[in-house]
Amino acid sequence: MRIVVLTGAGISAESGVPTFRDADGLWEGHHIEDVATPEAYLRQPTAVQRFYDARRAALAGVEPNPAHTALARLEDAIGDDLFLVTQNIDDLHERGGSRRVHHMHGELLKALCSNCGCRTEWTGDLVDFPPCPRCGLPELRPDVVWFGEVPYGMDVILAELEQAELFVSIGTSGAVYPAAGFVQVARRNGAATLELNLEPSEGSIFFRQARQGRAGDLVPAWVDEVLAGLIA
Ligand code: BJW
Ligand code: ZN
Repeated sequence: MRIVVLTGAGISAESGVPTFRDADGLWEGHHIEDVATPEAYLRQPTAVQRFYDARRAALAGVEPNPAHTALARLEDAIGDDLFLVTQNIDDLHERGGSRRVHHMHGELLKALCSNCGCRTEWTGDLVDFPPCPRCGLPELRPDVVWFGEVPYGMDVILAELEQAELFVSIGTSGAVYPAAGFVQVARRNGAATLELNLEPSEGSIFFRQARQGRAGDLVPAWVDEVLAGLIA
């Protein structure tokens, strides 16, 4: 069975990574347009770099949780029949053991050069505008997708959604497109659909089944069900 799994901030919440739109979320103290748009970066580059530098540094203090490791277990069992696409910019899927992860909104541990377009592994700060390792200009920004920018690899994602027999959405509010529309693409192509989230998301009604609870409980239980079906 070909399965597409979409994850959002909720899957990393139990690891201690703040979500965006929950009461204690990341944007509680920030206006979205002050940090997550190209215009904000042009207006206040230093403040935006500091915001992402702090989140990059915080990654060192968090660990994957049972939801991340359960998805790695699923990949071990079904290999390329699983396509894991995440909106998250943390590296917790990889550290949980997943080998193929499609980061549609980019990665905190990479920098993108606004001048030459190269994408570089980056673990340090960017606030001092270090030179790009390729072109030498001080034009490195976080390699993340802001509002108004096109998410990475949409062609690959849409092709996977068209072939999916099951689409599962985990820990996302369904407030941000195009990810919020994936359930409808999958449905149109005949896939079964399942939502695993703390509460019904904005798009819950589009799913055939929606289960509410913590990702750390729901995801391992669902993976066990899939694997039991494979063995039976
Ligand atoms: C738990 C839990 C636990 C908590 N267990 N669950 C008008 C209408 C429609 C669309 C648009 C529109 N105007 C503009 C647009 C497009 C725009 C958009 O969607 N805007 C909306 C505000 C309406 N989108 C874009 O601009 C995108 N680009 C685009 O559309 O390009 C055009 C194009 C597309 C395709 C092909 C060709 C062209 C780009 C969007 C970029 C989003 N970037 C961000 C920031 C990334 C960098 C960073 O991290 O700072 O991505 S925004 C932010 O939201 C981040 C996230 O990935 C994204 C989604 O958030 P997520 O993951 O859902 O988190 P939350 O906090 O919202 O939800 C967490 C959920 O978990 C909650 O439901 C909790 O209940 C749950 N939860 N604990 C289980 N323990
Ligand atoms: Zn460059």
